[in-house]
Amino acid sequence: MRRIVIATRNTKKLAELRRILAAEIPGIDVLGLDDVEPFEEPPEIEATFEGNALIKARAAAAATGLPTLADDSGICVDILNGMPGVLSARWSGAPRDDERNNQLLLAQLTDLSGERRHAEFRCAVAFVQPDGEEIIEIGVMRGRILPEPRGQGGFGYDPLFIADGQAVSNAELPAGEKDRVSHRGRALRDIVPAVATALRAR
Ligand code: ITT
Repeated sequence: MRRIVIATRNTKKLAELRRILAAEIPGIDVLGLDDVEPFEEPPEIEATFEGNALIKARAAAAATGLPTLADDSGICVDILNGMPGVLSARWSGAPRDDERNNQLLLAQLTDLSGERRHAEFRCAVAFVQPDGEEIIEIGVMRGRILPEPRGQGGFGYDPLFIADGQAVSNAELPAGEKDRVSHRGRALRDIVPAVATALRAR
């Protein structure tokens, strides 16, 4: 059975992960957290994307007994010394709100020219198997923070980000093009061989 859990509560992130995986492993059966029995989800308290991805993947693999992928990701702005980083989802406090996060980030970069707006999206993808085997891959997408939001697609900080080599914001990129260049696409494609091997062995 080519069945796998993706341990995320973010529906737009799940859609991207599903789309990328389906292109790489045809016929794979992807379950989101809404498709499995509820379990206690531990808080994401680590200081690294890798650490938080492992927290999410270990908990879901233990609860479901199924091979599990988890993604921890965020935006790291050079002049902010890598912040928001692992705090990206809650950058402007609770309750979590993407629009408010974006406004805060823009305000923090007021008056800074393009040369001071370099940033990157980072993604750690953890693959955890019920027997305890664990693999992590990292993906990075470099670019800049725009002076104002552009586009309606994607999610989170996408309207504020233009990737190096692109003419439009992440929120204006066709889905397939975002997947090709994104932090998530890169990390996931690197972990696919291990996932495919593990699923064949089950
Ligand atoms: P799960 O933990 O349930 O997976 P989450 O949305 O809380 O969902 P993270 O903790 O990994 O996920 O936080 C990711 C943050 O980084 C969140 O604010 C996203 O909006 C942002 N982010 C990550 N990847 C992104 C992308 O491709 N485009 C735009 N924003 C992204």
